[in-house]
Amino acid sequence: MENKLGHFQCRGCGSQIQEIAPQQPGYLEHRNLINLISKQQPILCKRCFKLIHYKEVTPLTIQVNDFEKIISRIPSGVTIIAVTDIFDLSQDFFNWLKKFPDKNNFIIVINKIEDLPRDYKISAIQNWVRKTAKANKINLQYIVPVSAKTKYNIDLLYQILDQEVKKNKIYFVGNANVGKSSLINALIKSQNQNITEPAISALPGTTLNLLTFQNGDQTWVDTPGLVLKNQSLSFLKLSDWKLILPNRRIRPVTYQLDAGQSIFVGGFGWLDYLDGPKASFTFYFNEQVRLHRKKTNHDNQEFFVKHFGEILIPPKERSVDPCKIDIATKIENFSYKTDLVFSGLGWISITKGKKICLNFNKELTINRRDSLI
Ligand SMILES: Nc1nc2c(ncn2[C@@H]2O[C@H](COP(=O)(O)OP(=O)(O)OP(=O)(O)O)[C@@H](O)[C@H]2O)c(=O)[nH]1
Ligand SMILES: [Mg+2]
Repeated sequence: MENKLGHFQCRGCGSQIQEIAPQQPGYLEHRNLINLISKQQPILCKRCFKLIHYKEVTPLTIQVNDFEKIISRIPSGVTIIAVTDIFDLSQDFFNWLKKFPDKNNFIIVINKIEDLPRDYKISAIQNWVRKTAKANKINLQYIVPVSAKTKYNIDLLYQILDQEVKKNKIYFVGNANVGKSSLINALIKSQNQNITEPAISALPGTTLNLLTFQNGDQTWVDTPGLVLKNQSLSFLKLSDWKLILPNRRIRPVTYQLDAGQSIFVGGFGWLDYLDGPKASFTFYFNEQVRLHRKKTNHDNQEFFVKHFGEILIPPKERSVDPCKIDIATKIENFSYKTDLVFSGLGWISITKGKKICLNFNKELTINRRDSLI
């Protein structure tokens, strides 16, 4: 069947509307499209309609995000709002900023700031970003900590965009799930403007194409997030994601460990403390991610398989056969205070002089960053 609907765009995810393949982005039955047009309602594909009205996520069968392609569609001379969050900040963030042709036009927005643990100061995070940007030869116009959820600094960001930014095209870019669509939604709503909400969900990979919003003379463009190669954890259901995504102030948990002890981080895997004096290891995760201490032993793999989805949560249930989970093993040394960032989920803070072995699900993206404080 010929696709006659290609010139319509879904207002939720930005996909081209099509009536051919229900499992592909932008699917909408012909009669529903006609119905929406006749009622002059915003056009939403079936997936976004379910997401926006019933909070129901339909997984897609294909991986749509190709960040390099998206970047290539962003012209130079525009303003880039580089969105990140405290669970995403690492050298990697700056590595992809360096891929933009124009390195002088960035406004960095650090979202989800309301989840920052009490022992962290917002100014420390800003300093960290400033220092790391400088080391990477990236010029920043502003660093704005915000919360799309609590609306913290949303008015300030709006003012910057409205009064300071001279460009009339503004692109919101960043990794999947950092809250780009939520941010645009919060900014527009802060001005009491009525818009068709962009699609927002707990699963990475919600926005699928460039999606524009008009704000006076300015055009704001929502973009699909970079879904890190290994970010979609196949053993987690949507209900698990909702449970473990940071959604309130993180309460750190500190363990005093002797060499020869291990900590399991839910069903993600475990770390072994191999060598060093008695020391503290601090875990910054949603409290629904269960931590478990154990002696480092050759039976750790067996323990993982036996208790996956039971003591080791998430997942809430044994969604996959744990024997089939690929565990990557890596030895790391820490010569200064470092955070191990589990992209989108949380981090472990490790003081210097430690040797540890990481045994984690291969699908996880784990980055090192100099400690935020
Ligand atoms: N705690 C907290 N969660 C937030 C905040 N902003 C967004 N979220 C949540 O983060 C998740 C992702 O939000 P989206 O707006 O869909 O993120 P995105 O960057 O557009 O994601 P993609 O379209 O997949 O690239 C959702 O579960 C949001 O509810 C915030 O300020 N604080
Ligand atoms: Mg989005």
